[in-house]
Amino acid sequence: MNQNQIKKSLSKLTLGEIKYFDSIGSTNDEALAWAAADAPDLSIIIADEQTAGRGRLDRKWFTPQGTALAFSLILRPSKEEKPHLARTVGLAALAVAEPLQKLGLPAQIKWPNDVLIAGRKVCGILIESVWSGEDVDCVVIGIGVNVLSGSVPPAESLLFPATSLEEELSDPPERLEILHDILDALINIRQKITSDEFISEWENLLAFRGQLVQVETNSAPTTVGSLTGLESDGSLQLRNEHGESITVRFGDVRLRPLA
Ligand code: BT5
Repeated sequence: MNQNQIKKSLSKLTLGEIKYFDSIGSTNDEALAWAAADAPDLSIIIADEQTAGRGRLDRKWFTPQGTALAFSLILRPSKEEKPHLARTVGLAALAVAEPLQKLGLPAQIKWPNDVLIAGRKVCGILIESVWSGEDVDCVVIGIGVNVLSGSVPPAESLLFPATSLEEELSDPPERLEILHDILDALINIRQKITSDEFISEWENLLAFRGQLVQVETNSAPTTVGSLTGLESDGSLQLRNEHGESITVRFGDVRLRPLA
């Protein structure tokens, strides 16, 4: 992977600027700094290796050299998009899940920020924002996809099982092909981010729908309920054993099936 190959493979997409690194701490850190400066909408930072890849709450994201797709995309939301910024994680998750489904994989979204194949995590998403006073100026979407099996961390270090495209498909596509398809999907889905249709598409790809799940956060007691769907802002809806509807808002939420 190098800058020229990336530019060539993405040449048909309407993007901002592209910066490639053989090795970087975290593409999100670089993207946040660039977003706070002058990065145009849909600019991308991509790296072959991350030495300090991050998940939520500074958890580590494993990105060994030559094995994974790790990139950050900068969005400068329009006036129409700004009231719907909470939907950005859904935009990213749909943009990863849809191309994987086209490859014949049963990709689903583990709300809020993971993409699973047959119940195992193949992709993690980290959304961060650059503020200007009270207003969000830019959103950085960090996406890590496990492509080759060497990108999957040792099982004993994981809270949730993981997989890679290589483990799911005998002959996985090249990383740049996957990057192209994710960005192409994201550009298309972004056009309907303000619509109700966007929420139904997101809902249709949710993992564990209709199943009993457990939701843990650091700030509230564990909630158990049947996963029923999404609110219009992308919050999760559960139904508890008394038939009451419960809304789970974004944050450091850990969701897992109970069965
Ligand atoms: C995430 O956090 O899943 C968000 C990961 C976002 C990574 C991208 S890569 C490009 C951009 N630059 C960055 O620095 N980050 C973004 P969270 O839900 O908190 O999950 C983190 C947990 O996933 C870790 O604590 C591990 O248990 C597990 N994990 C780490 N690396 C993994 C991998 N390659 N595949 C599957 N699980 C992994």
